Amino acid sequence: MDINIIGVPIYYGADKRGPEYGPEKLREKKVASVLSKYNNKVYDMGDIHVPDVKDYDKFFSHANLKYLDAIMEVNKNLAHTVYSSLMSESFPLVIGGDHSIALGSISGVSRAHKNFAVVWMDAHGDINTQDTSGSGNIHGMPLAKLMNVGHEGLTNVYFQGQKVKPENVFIIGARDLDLGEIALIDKMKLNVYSADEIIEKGINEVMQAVMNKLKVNHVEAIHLSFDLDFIDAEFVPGTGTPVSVGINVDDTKKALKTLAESKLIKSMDFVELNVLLDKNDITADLAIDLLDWTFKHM
Ligand code: 5AB
Ligand code: MN
Ligand code: MN
Ligand code: MN
Repeated sequence: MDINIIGVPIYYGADKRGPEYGPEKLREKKVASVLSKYNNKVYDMGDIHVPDVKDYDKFFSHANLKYLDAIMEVNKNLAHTVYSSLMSESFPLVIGGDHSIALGSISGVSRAHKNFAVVWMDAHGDINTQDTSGSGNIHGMPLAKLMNVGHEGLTNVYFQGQKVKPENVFIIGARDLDLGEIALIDKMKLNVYSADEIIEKGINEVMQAVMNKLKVNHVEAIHLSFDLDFIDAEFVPGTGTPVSVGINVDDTKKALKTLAESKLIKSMDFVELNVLLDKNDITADLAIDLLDWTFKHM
């Protein structure tokens, strides 16, 4: 397979420095040669340009959507890069950066596929809106925007309207949801598999349930959006919003293997590596290991 690595060195969605060094760090760790082991041709497409915005300008266009204009700009360009990759039969691997970049990647995917699923592996739901978010950080909002809920300045990334159908959204590993997010999950009847459920039933049973539902929904492709904080805080010092009582590395690998072996993953985000918080590259090395593992089974 042809893989396009697309870096997005942005921290604006997290409003905390560190994720912008993610692409550079994974290149230093030889991500391209790691992925080329499995008969893949890997193309490093470089980074999406991130405009410089000063901290004091972050509320410029909206009081509870920090860095809105820059995030829109980056995601518009990312969306078209992802779409262009898919049109040339290449697998877009989007390396963050914070999770706000899922706005662009999934908008690009949405233009290419009719009926695709988003598998969101994350301790968080990332389905806040400007009204429910307590932080104003857009990395906690992309899924709502992609389902067309919230401020139109953000729901209109790349093209107008809904990017993914709620029944095709699968949130796995959730354990830190805000009240407004829980309400939206209920309202939109999203498929949520919490960390508690994974711990109780075991990862294999939960992933089997996900696979069954994907089959019932006749999805043609999966976009995997992997937030490193899916993993228990103990194992990922280098992520900005760590949450404990999460998923261990073994179970994470089992989940990734099941998804990869379905052959349905056609695009992926790998986000929220905070290089400044990492300790001895523990999280960066784990990131490489997880990418290696996932593509090995693809
Ligand atoms: B991440 C929180 N729900 O909205 C918010 O890391 C955290 O991309 C969002 O999952 C975490 O600020 C966003 C409290
Ligand atoms: Mn996230
Ligand atoms: Mn998260
Ligand atoms: Mn985070």
